[in-house]
Amino acid sequence: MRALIVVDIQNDFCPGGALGTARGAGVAAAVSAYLRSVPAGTYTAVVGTRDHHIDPEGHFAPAGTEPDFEETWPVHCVVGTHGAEAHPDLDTSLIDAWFLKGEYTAAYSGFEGHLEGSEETLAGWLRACGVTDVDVCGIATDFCVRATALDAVAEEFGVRALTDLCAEVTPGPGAVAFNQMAYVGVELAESKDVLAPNA
Ligand code: VGL
Repeated sequence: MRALIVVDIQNDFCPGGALGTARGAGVAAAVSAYLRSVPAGTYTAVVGTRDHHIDPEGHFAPAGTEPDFEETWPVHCVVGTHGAEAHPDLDTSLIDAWFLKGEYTAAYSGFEGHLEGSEETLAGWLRACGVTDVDVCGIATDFCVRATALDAVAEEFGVRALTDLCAEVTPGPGAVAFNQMAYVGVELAESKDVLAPNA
């Protein structure tokens, strides 16, 4: 049984946000369209992750310094702000459960998160649902999507990345990230391969 993990489709990672990716809003709409047209039964569960920062230590560049966009970042996805909310083009009625991460530390992978309002981990929750395989999509290809896909492999799920439903922080590193995922066994697929598998 397969789940879809929709990573961090939040306002701050979309155009106009603190850490906006060029394609973020497009990906939000494309994920919603994909979920509306995917054959019934494709996914046992659809999970969303959200960056959920309160005081994530050195993850934010200290005031007055420039972020390096590798380990330090502009302030983003602070709990209670507009930037932390799911992008409006992501139809949140299609998400069965939210996993939040990064309250007091950097947390790129959804597997570092916990079920909203609970301590339950993503891996435990998926296994309890009988999930053996996951598809991963969302933002950002080169950070949170990659980290989530790599952790899913480490947790021994079968993993596919839906490449057209991902947005990268930097165009070059997006492609590098997909290569890194493929290297550890992530299958690279496009949403159309799932929608029309024999086309
Ligand atoms: C992300 C950089 C910093 C992401 C989160 O969602 O990919 N990237 N925090």
